[in-house]
Amino acid sequence: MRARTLLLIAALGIHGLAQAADLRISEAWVRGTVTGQKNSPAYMVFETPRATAIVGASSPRADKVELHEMQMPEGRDLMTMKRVERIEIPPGKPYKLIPLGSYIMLVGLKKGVDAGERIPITLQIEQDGKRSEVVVQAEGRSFYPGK
Ligand SMILES: [Cu+2]
Repeated sequence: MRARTLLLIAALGIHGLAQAADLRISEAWVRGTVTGQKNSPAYMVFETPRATAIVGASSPRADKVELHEMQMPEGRDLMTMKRVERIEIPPGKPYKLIPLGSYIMLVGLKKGVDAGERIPITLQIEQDGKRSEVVVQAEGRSFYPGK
């Protein structure tokens, strides 16, 4: 029920949905925080017909916003987090940010993230060598999955 409601709202373009030149962004959310937590990840889904990269991000709610990627270093069996300069979005099919892949990290939150609130995140986008910006209104979701 909840998923269906969110989908409908997204389809209406009210929440969590943004459109840059040639990039559709949907299902944008930030993980809610617990007391004292200063960083929190953001996830969303990108869809574009052209090769696109996210090359930077910022938010009024955090000191900085980083692009992160989980990687499996060669010869190891533990994944580690790495800060990256860009997230490449392959064209043609929805590309989802996920905890064990690429994601966006709000670092130095100015206050905690609550379920149901909106967190603006500005993304710097590169397409065909040109840069542009889009503001995404990400939804705060509960720290505890399934709630
Ligand atoms: Cu990270």
